[in-house]
Order: sequence, then structure tokens, then C-alpha cells
Amino acid sequence: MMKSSFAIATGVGLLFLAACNGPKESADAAAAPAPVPAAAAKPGTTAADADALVAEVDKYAVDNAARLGAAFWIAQTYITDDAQLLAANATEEQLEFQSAKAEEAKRFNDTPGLSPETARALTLIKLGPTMPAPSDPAKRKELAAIAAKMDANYGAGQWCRPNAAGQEECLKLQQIEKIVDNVELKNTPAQIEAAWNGWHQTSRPIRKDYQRFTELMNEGASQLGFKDTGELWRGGYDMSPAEFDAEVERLWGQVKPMYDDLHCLVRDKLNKKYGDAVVPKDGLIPAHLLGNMWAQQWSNLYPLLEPYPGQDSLDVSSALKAQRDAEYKTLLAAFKGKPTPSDIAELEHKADAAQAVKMAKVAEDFYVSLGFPKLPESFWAKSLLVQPRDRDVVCHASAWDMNLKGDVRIKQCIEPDEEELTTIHHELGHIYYYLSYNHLRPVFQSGAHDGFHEAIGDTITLSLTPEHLKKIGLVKSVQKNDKATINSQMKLALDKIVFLPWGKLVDQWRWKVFSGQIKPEDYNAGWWKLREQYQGVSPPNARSEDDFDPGAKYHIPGNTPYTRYFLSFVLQFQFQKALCDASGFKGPLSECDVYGNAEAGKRFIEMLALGSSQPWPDTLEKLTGTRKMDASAIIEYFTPLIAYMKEQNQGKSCGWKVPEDAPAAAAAAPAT
Ligand code: X8Z
Ligand code: ZN
Repeated sequence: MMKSSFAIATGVGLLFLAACNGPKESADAAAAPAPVPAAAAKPGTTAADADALVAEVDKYAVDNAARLGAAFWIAQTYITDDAQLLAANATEEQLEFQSAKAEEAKRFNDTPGLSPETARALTLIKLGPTMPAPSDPAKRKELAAIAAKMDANYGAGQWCRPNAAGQEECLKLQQIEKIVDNVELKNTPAQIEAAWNGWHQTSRPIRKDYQRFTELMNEGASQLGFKDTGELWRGGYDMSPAEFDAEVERLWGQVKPMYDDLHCLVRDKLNKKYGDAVVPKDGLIPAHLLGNMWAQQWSNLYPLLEPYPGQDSLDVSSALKAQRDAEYKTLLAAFKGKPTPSDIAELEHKADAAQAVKMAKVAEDFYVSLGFPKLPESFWAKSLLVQPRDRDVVCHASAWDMNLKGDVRIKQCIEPDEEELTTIHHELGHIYYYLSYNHLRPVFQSGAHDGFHEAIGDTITLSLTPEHLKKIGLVKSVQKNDKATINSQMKLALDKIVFLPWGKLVDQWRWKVFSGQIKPEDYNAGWWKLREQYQGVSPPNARSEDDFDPGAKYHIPGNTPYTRYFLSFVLQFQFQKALCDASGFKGPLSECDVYGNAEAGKRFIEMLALGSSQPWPDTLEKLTGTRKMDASAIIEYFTPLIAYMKEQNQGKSCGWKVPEDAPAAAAAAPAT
């Protein structure tokens, strides 16, 4: 579940924090205010000058990480105007330093005799900025201010409506999501649509800002020698942007048939539940009915899709909730005297916090079983694991390396449900990546590429098989038969396969916006065209160019590149297969659980320890034996489900058509 978020400098902050990010956010960007070094005044171009530049970037990172980290951490965990101001200043400093160093690094493009290490470091520095800033200080300030404003707008987003008593009540994202997630499948389409609209109207105010933001970043990118910001982003993969484009298309081609099968099955079930007038038999599925605000993962629909009802329950959330309630009962029993309502609220909060720690320890325990170290005491003392009762915080989960030497933290508003348990594993993947590469020079302290960073924790969650969940007491009993296998695969596919088109399209939109292929006056229509094309979903109601629906997703105002997640959802199955092979596992991939396997752990840790010190294909090869990202492991993983879907879809008319250059279709209008 995506949490509400308010982050003044998140987009920029991520540059340094690697909060939920990757190589572009390497520590080199942590470098702070930029007293322009003497070397820049009299630029030299020798190999020794290049070594000095890289050393300078490293030193700034070491010297300033903690100071900048503190500004961003406070801005996200104590949202006040003052904290925002400090974070905005930090952002501006970073932009200045980072853009200056990227520019300086270009001086060495033709320098002979660079050491391989320095040459690689320079490449990373040149590709460093996710938010390339113009060299004009006024424009840089404007860019930082817009970034701050967009983040603030996202975080402050709320939907106000009259409650049952006729009084206005305002809901934040987390509460609005509860209506759209519809886990009980009891809300009406109209109720869900109202909530969906409620959240999507919050991004209207930043539409103009996003246009200016794009212009300014493009100016910065062009000064660094890139055609546009999209080309800069696509440059971070040890191949040309055009080659990277082709790689993404190739991977998408491999997985699209699985998505199409799933889309067909889900549409059929929704059509039966809601009727032809709401969900057409053919054509697009209304985006609000898929159990997620962005229709990015659909596992909340699992009860509707369960292939073989009557097998064991895979419901982990109720076990987590029961643990939390037991905790509360214990606290209440230990309470002396008669608790007042405020005592009760305090006890409830304590129970939430205790349960959050318990869940985080479940995740830590898995990593430790593989040979990773225990998390430092400071992690437990300084992380934010539950939503505070007394203030607003950015709830969107993130992982932080505060000082490049052990002060690691996560910030996540943990609730007792399965999705949150998965997210903790995801965040600890980032944390253990940090800890594993902290010994490297700062410029190499990032993921092999950003998709690697996102894939570590998710790989671990692939070992949370029903059998594993039974062992740790989160499901009651498990059967081992084909029907049970198909059931658990369906549940996972509703997250992992369904995510793929979404994971690709978010940046397809941004890349087109950056290149000018989608013009400002078509921002929203361009967005829906891609959602229709890739996901086969339609907006719940007619949209207009007053709307800015892309801005309702955290990573757009937060300026976090998104293709990383598409790559991660492919890579994590490759990683899992490699770990399972290393562990000596022989059965079907979906049954493999590497918990406690020292050999798998060793191989994983060795990969993480390399950071971005070498091109990612070398790093991938070391773990998996192949130099290419490849979807065959995800296909292998879901083989039983794929066969089931084929059989179920026989005779059905699957697929959808997207009208060429037509405005986004409203939900009720069948696709032609
Ligand atoms: O944003 C995240 C993480 C932090 S890097 C919670 N994810 C993407 C999203 O929620 O949209 C993880 C999966 C995709
Ligand atoms: Zn992440």
C-alpha cells in the first residue's frame, strides 16, 4: 500500500539518501554546499586531476552525509515549515554541487591514462543527477522550490467530504486507500469512485508546476550534454539510452502474454461481480475497481480470483492483526487502575509499535539467517516504524543511510497486514545493500543499477512460501497439492505480474514528457493512453486536461525514476533462481525457500558488496551466470499458473483495443 507522503525535498533528498532509490542517488550526490574548489578555478585535465575530482566528491559525501541526512530526515518525520526550509536549502546545495561536479567530470572525456576506477567514477558522477539543475542560480533555486512544493502538495493531499453526521471530514491518503483497496470487497463502485476522485483531485494544483519543472530539468540535462532528462535517466545502465530502451521493450515482450491472460481472467470475474454496465465483457477495466489506488497491484482481489476455494487460507494479515490484538490485551491487563480514553489510545499505540517491531524482526531474522549482520541498535532506536499520533510524517516507506557508516534507518508507517510485512522486507533489502557496500569509496556506494537496489528485499519475499509462513506461524496449515500451488501462485501473480505494465508505463509517460512527445496540453490524455495501452484499464470517469492524474502517484511529484521497479520485478526472479541453485534446491522454483542457507547468503552478500564499482552485467553474471536481464525465471516460476490461465481463458475473448488518438475513454464506454 502506498502511504501518504509529504516530503519537502524528497525528490532531491533521494539524490543523497538513496531512500528508495539507486545509483543516481549514490553518495556522491550527498556532497553538500559547494564551495567551489580551487581545482575548478584552474581546471586541469590530467589523470591526476581526475583522481582529485573523484576524491573530492568522495570527501564531500563523507563530510556532509550526516548533516544533509539530518535535514531530510527531520523534514520527513517532523513536518513543519522550519524543517521544510532546512531541507529545501539542503536540496539547493546538493543540486549546485552535483551539477557542478557532473559538469567538471566532462573535462576528462578525452584524458588519456585514467585508471579504470577513476574512469568508472567519472561516468557515475556525470550521470549523477536525477534532477539535473540549470547552472543559472535563479533557475536552480526555482527548480528546488518547485520540487519542494510538489512534494508538499502530495504530502498535504486530502479529500474532504461530509460524514454520516453531515459534518465535513478530511481523509488522508492512507484512509482514502482503505476505501479503494476494498479488502472486504463490500464497497460499491460509486463509493470507490468517489474516493478515487477524492485522491486524484489533489494533484491538480501541481500541473503547471510539473511543466516548469520539466523545462528546468531539461535545461540542466542539456547543459550536461543530454538531449533531455529522459536520456539522462536512461543513461545510467552501462549501455546507450537507445540500447536500454530496446532492453526494456524486449523484457516487456517476454512478460506481456502473462499479463494479458491475467487481465482476461480478472475482467471476467469483475464483470460477473459488477455487471456489464460497470465492467464491460470486452475492453478496458475501470481502474478504480482493482483494489489499489493506482491499479498497480491487484492482490486485494484475490478472494474473488481464488482458483480453488476450500484449500488452506493464505491470509497472513489476520494472523498479524491477531498478534497485535494479543499485544494490546497484554498491555491492558498489565495496566494498573481504570484506563481513561487517553490511556487506551496510548496503549493502542504501544501495541501498534510493539507489533511493528515484531514484524521488522521477522524480516531481520531472515537476513541474519543468510549471514547478514544483525541490525545495529541505532536502527531500532532511530527508525520510524509507526505513524506518530501527534504529527504528520511522510508515510511512503523509505530506507536511509544517514552517514555511510552504520546509521541506517527505515521510515515506514507499519500496520499489521501482509502488504506491510512485505514492504519491511523490501526496505531491509535497501538497508542491507547499504551496509554491504559501506566499505567502498562513496562514489561506488549504490546499487549495480537502480533495479538491483529495488530487487534485493523483494527477492527475499519470494522465499516467504506458504510453507515458510506456516513455519513462522503466520498461516495455520498448508497443503501440498496442485490446487494449493495454483492458489498461492494466483495471489502472488496479482502483485508480481500485474505490476509489470504499470512499472513500465510510468516512465514511458515521463520520457515522452521530457522529450516533448507528450505536450503539456496533453499530459493527462497521454497518461491515460498509456494506461489503456499497457494495463488495459480506463479512468472511472471522463478526465480532462484540468486533471493531472500522473501527479497522484508519489514518484511523479517526488521525481523518483520508476523503470527501476519494472526491472526489479524481472530481476528478483533471476536472483531467486540463482540463490535457489546455489542452495542446492531442486524442486519447482515457486517452492524454494532459501532461509538459513549459508551458501545462498554468501553469494548474495558478495553481489551487494560490489555496489556500483563495476558495470552491472559483470555483477549480474557473478550471481546468475548471465549478463542479461531476462524474464525466463519469472515465466518458469509461474509455469503452473500460466497453464491454469490458458485453460480458463479458452473460448473467452481476451485483450482490448485502444482507440488511436482518441481521448481517454470513460469507464462505462466500451472500448472499440
Ligand atoms: O515505492 C516503492 C517502495 C520504496 S522504494 C515502497 N515501491 C514502488 C511503489 O510502491 O510504487 C515498491 C514497489 C513499487
Ligand atoms: Zn525501494
